[in-house]
Amino acid sequence: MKVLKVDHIGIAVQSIDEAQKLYHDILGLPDHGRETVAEQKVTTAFFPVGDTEVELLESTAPDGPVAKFIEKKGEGVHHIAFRVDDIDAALEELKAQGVQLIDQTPRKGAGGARIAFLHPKSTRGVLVELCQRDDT
Ligand code: CMX
Repeated sequence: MKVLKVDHIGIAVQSIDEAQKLYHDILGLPDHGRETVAEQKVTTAFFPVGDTEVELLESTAPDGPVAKFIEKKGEGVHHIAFRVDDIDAALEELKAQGVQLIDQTPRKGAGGARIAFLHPKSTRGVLVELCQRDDT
């Protein structure tokens, strides 16, 4: 398994429009637009910074996972995404090493990426996402 880089850091926010005032207007990160991932009840907004990106996450429904996260913990870092060269092989390897997975097989994430989450029980409480992109 090869981890290539931190692909993005996901931050749960109440409102992307409000949060972008810091990340775009003040910090000056380029705004790469919004995308709703309907199955995950979330709208995402990507702001590239160096070789990685900040991903703001706004829930599209009160019962969505991001809304529940904010309810429990408040706004804040929601997940860290590592880009890998081969997500299928990475999941097999992690499984074989006894790492608990949330997603046994990859699903579709923002920007057409193939993504899978690892269980925070196996990652010291941090939600870790693996992601593979076409341009990897
Ligand atoms: N940080 C720490 N722990 C978290 C967590 C987070 N952000 N989100 C969930 N957990 C914990 C839960 O508390 C739960 O722990 P226990 O098993 O001890 O109770 C465990 O992880 C599993 O969570 P769940 O909600 O019971 O499991 P689900 O399979 O229903 O959902 C997940 C898991 C991570 C997919 C969902 O909570 C989630 O966050 N979905 C949104 C994903 C997202 O951000 N998508 C945006 C697009 C992706 C992208 O392209 O980046």
